[in-house]
Amino acid sequence: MQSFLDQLPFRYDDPLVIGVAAAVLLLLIAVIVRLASRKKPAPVVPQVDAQRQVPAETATPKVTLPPSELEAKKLAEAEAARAQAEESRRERNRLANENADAAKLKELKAQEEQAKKAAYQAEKAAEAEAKERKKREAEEALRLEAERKQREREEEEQKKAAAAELEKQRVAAQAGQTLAQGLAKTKSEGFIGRLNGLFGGAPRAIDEKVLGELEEVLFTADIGVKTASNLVETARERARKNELADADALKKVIRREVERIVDLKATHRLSGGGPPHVIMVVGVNGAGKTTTIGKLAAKATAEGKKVVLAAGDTFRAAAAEQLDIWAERAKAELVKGKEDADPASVIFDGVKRGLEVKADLVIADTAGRLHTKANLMEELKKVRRVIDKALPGAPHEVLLVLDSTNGQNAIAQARQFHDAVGITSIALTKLDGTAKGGVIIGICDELKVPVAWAGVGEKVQDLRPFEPKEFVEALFD
Ligand SMILES: Nc1nc2c(ncn2[C@@H]2O[C@H](COP(=O)(O)OP(=O)(O)OP(=O)(O)O)[C@@H](O)[C@H]2O)c(=O)[nH]1
Ligand SMILES: [Mg+2]
Repeated sequence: MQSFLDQLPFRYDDPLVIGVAAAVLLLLIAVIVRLASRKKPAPVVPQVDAQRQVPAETATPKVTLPPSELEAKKLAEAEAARAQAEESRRERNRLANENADAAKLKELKAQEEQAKKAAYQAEKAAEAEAKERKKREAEEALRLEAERKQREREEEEQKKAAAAELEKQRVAAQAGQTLAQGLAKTKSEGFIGRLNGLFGGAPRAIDEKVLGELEEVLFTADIGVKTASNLVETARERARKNELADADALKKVIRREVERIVDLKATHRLSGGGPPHVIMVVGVNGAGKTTTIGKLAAKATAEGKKVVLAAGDTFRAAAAEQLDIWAERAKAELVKGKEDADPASVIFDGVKRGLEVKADLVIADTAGRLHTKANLMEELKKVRRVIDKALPGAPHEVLLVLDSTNGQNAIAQARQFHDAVGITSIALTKLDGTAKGGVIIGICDELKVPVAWAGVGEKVQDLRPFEPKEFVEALFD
C-alpha cells in the first residue's frame, strides 16, 4: 500500500489534493442524494374516452375507463390508513427513545397494526373494484369492435348498393327507351288518350252519340282519313249487329282492328340478301336517315357483321361528315365521294367496295333534296338501277325513314316514295317527341308496308325493332 501511494504522481498528504478530493466527494454525494430524492413520475395512462370510437384501422380498440367512485374512495382510504400506520410507528419510535411508558408504546403498536389492517382491506377492495373496471373495459372494447365491424359491413353494403345503382343506370342508359316510353306522348296526349277518355268513366251503352264521338276522335287523329273511316265503319257494323254491349267491347273491337292493321311482317332486317345485304335508305331531308343508318350500322357491327356505308347524300359536305362520325363510332367503313359528286356513282362505289371486302351489309344514304331542280324521285330511281348494276338483285331493302312528328303528311310522303322506288320497310323516327304515333296505323293500313324500326330517341339503342304486338300493348294497356 505504501509503495502504491509512493508511485502516485502527486503527494496524497498535500492539503490541496486532500481539498480537491473532498470537494469531488461532496459533489458526488450531492448528486446521489438529488437523484434518490427525485419523485418517480406517475405512469402516463392514456385516457381514452369509453364513448369515443377507436380509429377504424386499429384492429382491437383499447379502452381505458376512469376508476369508479368506490375504487377511488378505497384507494384514498388505503393511503390514509398507511399514513396513519406510519404516524403511529414514528410516534412509537420517538417515545421508545424517550423511554416512555410500556403501556403507551403497546397502545401505539396496536394503533399501527389496526391502521395497517385497514389499509390492507381498503387496498383489497380497491383491487376488486379495479378488476371489475378491467372487465368493463374489455367488454366495452368488444362492443366497440363489434360496432366498428358492423359499421364496416354497412359501409361495404352501401358501396355495393351504390355500385349496383350506377350499373343499373349505365345499363338503362345503354338500353335506351322502350317503345312504351317512346309512345308515352301518343298515349297521353294523342288520339289514344282521347279514345281512352271515351271508353273510360262510367259504363255507357253504345248508341249513336258514342259512335259520333268515336268518329270525331278518329277523324282528328293522325291515322289518316281512310283508316279512320274503316275503323268507324267496323264499329258501326258491329253495333248494328248488337255485338257491342258497352264501351269496353267497343274498345276491344278498335284494339283488335289496330292489331290486325299493323301486323305486317318486316321481311328483311339487316340480312337476308347478298352478300352483301344492301339497304337503300330514302326519305325527305331531316327525317332522320343518317342517324338511323348510324344506329343500324352500330347494331350490325355489334352483331359481328362487316359493314360498309355509302355516303350518297352529296347535297352538303356536312352530310358525309355526319355519316363519317357514325361510321367511326360503329367501326364501319365509309365510302364517300367528292362534294357535288353524282350520288348514284358514290353508292355504286360503295356496293362494289362491299363486294370487295366481303362485307355482310352495305347501307346507302341518299339525299332528301338535290342541288339541281332535278326530281328527287327520278334521282332515287336512278340510284336504285345503279345499285342493281353493281350487284344484281340489290338493293334487298329500300328503307323509308319517316319523321312521325309530320303526322298525316308522313302518310302522303310514304305513298310518294313507295310509288317511285317501291319501299320494302319503314323506319318511323322521333316517336319520343310526338303525340302523333298513331300515324303508324295509317301507314300500315294504306301502304301495307311493314314498319321495321321505331326511333324513340337519339341513342343507338333508341332505334327499336318494331313489334306490332308490343306497339298495340304500349298504346292500349
Ligand atoms: N328525338 C329523336 N331525334 C331523332 C330521332 N332520329 C333522328 N333524330 C334527330 O333528327 C335530326 C335529323 O336527323 P338526320 O339523321 O340528320 O336526318 P336526315 O334525314 O339524314 O336529314 P338530311 O341529311 O338533311 O336529309 C337529328 O338531330 C337527329 O338526332 C329519334 O328517333 N328521336
Ligand atoms: Mg342525312
